[in-house]
Amino acid sequence: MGGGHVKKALITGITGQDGSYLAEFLIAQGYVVHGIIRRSSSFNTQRIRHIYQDPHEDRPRLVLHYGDSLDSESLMRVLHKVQPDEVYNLGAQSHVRVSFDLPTYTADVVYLGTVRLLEALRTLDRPVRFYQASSSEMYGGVTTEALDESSPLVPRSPYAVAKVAAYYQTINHRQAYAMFACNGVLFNHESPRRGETFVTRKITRGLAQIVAGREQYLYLGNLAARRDWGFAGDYVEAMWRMLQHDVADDYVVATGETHSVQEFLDYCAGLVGLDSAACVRVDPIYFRPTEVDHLLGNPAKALRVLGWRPRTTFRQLAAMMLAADLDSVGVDPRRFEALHGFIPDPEPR
Ligand code: NAP
Ligand code: G4F
Repeated sequence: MGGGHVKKALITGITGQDGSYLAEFLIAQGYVVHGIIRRSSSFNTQRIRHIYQDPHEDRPRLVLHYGDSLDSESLMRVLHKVQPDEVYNLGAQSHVRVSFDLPTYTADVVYLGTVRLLEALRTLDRPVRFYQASSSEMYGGVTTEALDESSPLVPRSPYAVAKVAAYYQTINHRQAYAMFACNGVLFNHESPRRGETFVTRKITRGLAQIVAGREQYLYLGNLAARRDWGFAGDYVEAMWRMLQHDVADDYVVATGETHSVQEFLDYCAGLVGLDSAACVRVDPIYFRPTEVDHLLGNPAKALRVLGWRPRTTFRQLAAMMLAADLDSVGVDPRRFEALHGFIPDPEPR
């Protein structure tokens, strides 16, 4: 970073999986990171506590502000106070199944929350680079072909409909006001910090509990669904690279491989010597009114233009998550030979 200017980034959704990895990444690049957090009746900062509490810091590298994507005034106030160089809009009701129960709320946070933020950005007297967390869910999973930036959007959940609207609003602000605004169309990405109700984490956590003798069964929904799963720690770098490029544009971020939920389950169960057929029960409560059956991304543009590529394989991701969940229920992952290379760091989960 030239000229002695310390860049400031503002992240909505900083307390989430991606927000925590992005904050770490940006701080390592020399940024001061500001994050918007919601008021909660209990702590919601577990994933970023380790950054906040670093005793060696000589200047604040992480500053938190109360705000909410539902509340324009709070967004306006924080933006004017922080005067950021870059804004990453990660805040969302991000659970697809839940969006069928909360369609209006999901649209409000995911779509109108993005409009509120984009409009608030226009009131600043400085150029700001904007990243929108768009999603492979927007494609609807209606084809087995690899999806890229020109593939049709066929949203099949209230969450996906809201993300499509936010995606187009981001493009409209880019075109109408010459804003530097990018969509990262990210395929599923996971980590030991993934929310416990998303399927990969539900599987690694559930198997860990079975190994620890705390549970007998793991209850899941559609095991046939296929996803292109990558590691969140790799994907936040792609977000940053988009905002460092000369031209604002939209990019698919994916691994280029697809696996079924059943494959993820069987691979993880095998790592700890369990038979998935014996410990998993299918519960239709987890089925969705409309399912996204198949997702496979083509990240060629991100590789060509941004020089970004995923570093973590499907198997490394599964092993990393399983080792972390075993550790958190008091089971030493070294009990299992295949997990020897994946001993977790003492980091938040
Ligand atoms: P996540 O773990 O669910 O985190 C969501 C974040 O949004 C949390 O910090 C949450 O705060 C915050 N949030 C929720 N409602 C809010 C509101 N009304 N105002 C402000 N903040 C609010 O999600 P993630 O996996 O990190 O994903 C980050 C973003 O990428 C989301 O927009 C998601 O839709 C999108 N995305 C994710 C994936 C993926 O596979 N992970 C793929 C494509 C796109 P609390 O902690 O207080 O709940
Ligand atoms: O892990 P999931 O809940 O992720 P989903 O629906 O693909 O959404 C995630 O990825 C999107 C990117 O494409 C993000 F935009 C979104 O915010 C979120 O991060 O479900 C994956 C698949 C689905 O087909 C689901 O039906 O797993 C299937 N599944 C099977 N049993 C289950 C379960 N999903 C959940 N959550 N829980 C189950 O028990």
